[in-house]
Amino acid sequence: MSLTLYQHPLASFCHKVLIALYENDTPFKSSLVDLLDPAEAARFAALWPAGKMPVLTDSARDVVMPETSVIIEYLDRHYPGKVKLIPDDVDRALKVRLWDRFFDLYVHVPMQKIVTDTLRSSGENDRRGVEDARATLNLAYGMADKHLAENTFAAGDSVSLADCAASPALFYGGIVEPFDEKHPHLAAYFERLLERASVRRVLAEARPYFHMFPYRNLMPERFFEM
Ligand SMILES: N[C@@H](CCC(=O)N[C@@H](CS)C(=O)NCC(=O)O)C(=O)O
Repeated sequence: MSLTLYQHPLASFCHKVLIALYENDTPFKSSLVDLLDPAEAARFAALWPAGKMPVLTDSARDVVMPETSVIIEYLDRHYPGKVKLIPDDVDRALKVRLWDRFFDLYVHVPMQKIVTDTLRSSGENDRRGVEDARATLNLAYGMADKHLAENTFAAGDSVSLADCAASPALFYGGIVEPFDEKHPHLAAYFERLLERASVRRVLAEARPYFHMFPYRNLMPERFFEM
C-alpha cells in the first residue's frame, strides 16, 4: 500500500478526501496529525509548509500532494475506482470543478471562519468578519438550493468531486448556520449525502472527536447516534 493520508478525523477538509477514498475503496494508510502538538505541527509543516491538512503521499510515485481538490484529482487519475470523481468529458469536468470551488470557497471557508473565531482569545475576535461569513453562507445556501432543485448531486446526476466538497462543508455549515428551514432542496440533498456509506463512515470516525468541536452544543442529537 503506497498511499498515506496525513489527516485528523474531525477536520472538515480531511473529510472531503476521505469520502473520495471510501467511495472507491481505495487502500491507504491513515496518519493522524495533531496540529496542537508543536513538534507534530513542525513535522507536518516539513511535508507541506502551508501547514494545512490533509496531505497525501504516494511512495510508489514519490509524490507529496496537498490541497483537497488536487488530491482527489490525483486519486482519480492514478488510482481510479468504480466512481469517476472527475468526468473525462471536458464540459462535465468544468461543471464538477465549478461546484467543487463553490462549496469550498462559499460554504466551507466561511464556515471555518465562524468556527475558528471562537478559538481566538478574548479581544481578538473578528465580529465583522464573522458577520460577513454568515452573509456569504446564506447567499451560497440560496444559490445551492436553486441549483439542487434541478440536480440530484452537486454537479449533475452522479457523485463527483463536488459532492466530496459539499458534504463536510454542509455538515459543519448546517451546525453553525442552519439551512434546512429555508432551503428544502439543499436540505434534501444533504440527506442524500448522509445516506452514502462513505459519508457515514467518515462521520463515524469523527464521532469520538465531536466533543472537541467548538459548536458541539448546537450539533443535532442524531449526529451522535448515526
Ligand atoms: N485549501 C485547503 C484547505 C485545508 C484546510 O483549511 N485544512 C484545515 C483543516 S480542515 C487545516 O489544516 N487547518 C489548520 C490550520 O489552519 O492551522 C485544502 O483544500 O486542502
